[in-house]
Amino acid sequence: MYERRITRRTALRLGGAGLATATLGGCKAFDQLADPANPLRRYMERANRLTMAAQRGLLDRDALAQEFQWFDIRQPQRPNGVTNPQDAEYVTHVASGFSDYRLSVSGLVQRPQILSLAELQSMPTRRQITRHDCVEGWSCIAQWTGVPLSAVLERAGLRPGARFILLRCFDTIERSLSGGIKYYETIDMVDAMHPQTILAFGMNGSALPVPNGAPLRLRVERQLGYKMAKYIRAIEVVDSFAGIGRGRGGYWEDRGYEWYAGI
Ligand SMILES: Nc1nc2c(c(=O)[nH]1)N[C@H]1C(S)=C(S)[C@@H](COP(=O)(O)O)O[C@H]1N2
Ligand SMILES: [Mo]
Repeated sequence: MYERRITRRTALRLGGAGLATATLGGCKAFDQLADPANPLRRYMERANRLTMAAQRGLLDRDALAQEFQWFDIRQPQRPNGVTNPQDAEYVTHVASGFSDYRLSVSGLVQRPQILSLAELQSMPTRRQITRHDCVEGWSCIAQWTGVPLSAVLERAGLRPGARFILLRCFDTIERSLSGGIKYYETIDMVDAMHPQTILAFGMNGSALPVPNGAPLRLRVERQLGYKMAKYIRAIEVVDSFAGIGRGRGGYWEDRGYEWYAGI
């Protein structure tokens, strides 16, 4: 896989370089193209830049986030946002140690799933020590243990049209006159299939604690903290998030944050 990526990257780099050389060569050959104000030249340069930007974007999103060592963990993961949901359903789950918790996976899937924590834990497990960057300007390194989201999606089987993964959370983050607003997030398939994107049930060698999102939270290591939904209640595979919340793809996105919070 790694080999293949390097090969593809190298091929694209070479392709890009080849194109740039050809354009330069062309500029020398055709006088009118040497004029920076020439619309054809401007068009060709822009097309070239766009192609390279698109390639770079795709390649960068495949890359792995940096992973660290145990001794890099210098402080506990700082709890942020909602840290102790008071929603009735959640409080009941805490009281029973999440024994009745079930993750539902539905939407554009062939085989909808209802998974207990034990079932999730019996699936392939991934452990990674990564840095969490919050948009507020702080970072924490922690070890996360969980099941790759890709494995859960493979088990459910995607149906045609599947474009985004919607994570619905237990916690009410805001109370308004029209009722409570629950935290939610969406990611696309590139991030969903990324090897470091996991549904984490463990942190720093123990069960994921309530302040950090028990029993299950998302880790999507190439993006900022607000994308990493805690207290996951359900996963839905959707073709659009236009009809959810205010339509921007997440609680904070609905309030002005970027949908793609790449770091
Ligand atoms: N359900 C839910 N998920 C959430 C939040 C939240 O308030 N509710 N806060 C987000 C923000 S802004 C950050 S920085 C991280 C914090 O994760 P932590 O508490 O483990 O540090 O969770 C994210 N996921
Ligand atoms: Mo955050």
